Amino acid sequence: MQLIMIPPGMHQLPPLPYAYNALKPVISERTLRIHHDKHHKAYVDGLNKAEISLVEARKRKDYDYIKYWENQLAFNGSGHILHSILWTIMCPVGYGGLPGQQTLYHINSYFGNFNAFKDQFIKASEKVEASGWGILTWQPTWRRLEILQAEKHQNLTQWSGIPILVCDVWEHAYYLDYQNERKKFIDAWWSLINWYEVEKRLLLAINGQVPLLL
Ligand code: MN3
Repeated sequence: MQLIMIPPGMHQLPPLPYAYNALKPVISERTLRIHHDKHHKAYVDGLNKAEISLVEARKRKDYDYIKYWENQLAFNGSGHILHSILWTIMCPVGYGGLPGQQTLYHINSYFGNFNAFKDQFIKASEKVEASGWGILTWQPTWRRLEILQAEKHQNLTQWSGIPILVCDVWEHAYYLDYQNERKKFIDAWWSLINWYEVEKRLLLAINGQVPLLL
């Protein structure tokens, strides 16, 4: 299978799958137009800019602004991904049908019943601190659903990513051995990486899977 990669800086604003006035009276035409054309567009532009800037940084080997661009990647990348999902999971009132068989099966087996899921999802969304999202997510590591809150939405992830290689830089991971010299720890840690396992995880992730963890 030939994988199509989105090259850096080539993200596009997806068109709404319905008219700007299609979600009335729940969401007004004015709100939907601004939300999609202005806010979502800004995430797409910001993501493209961050990716292009990092292409340049790699060429110049200049990582002075790495924290800034990583923040922009996460903020705008998550914004683009989550809004793209949001538009597709809404439709005009009366056209959404009922929860499907798999949806109901996984909701019932983890949350107990549909109303318990609905109550928790609504409460979690209501109680997001400041700006953010309520998210029903498939947790591939445990093969089940979970309800999560995303404060803002970046801190510092791009939703739907599957971890391939991770480096723990909490102080508990190195402080006794390296004290405050995190860079020294990471340089040394690099020699510990099991690249066979990294390759295995990447192949699984390309197929939308992660190893099951109990
Ligand atoms: Mn929004």
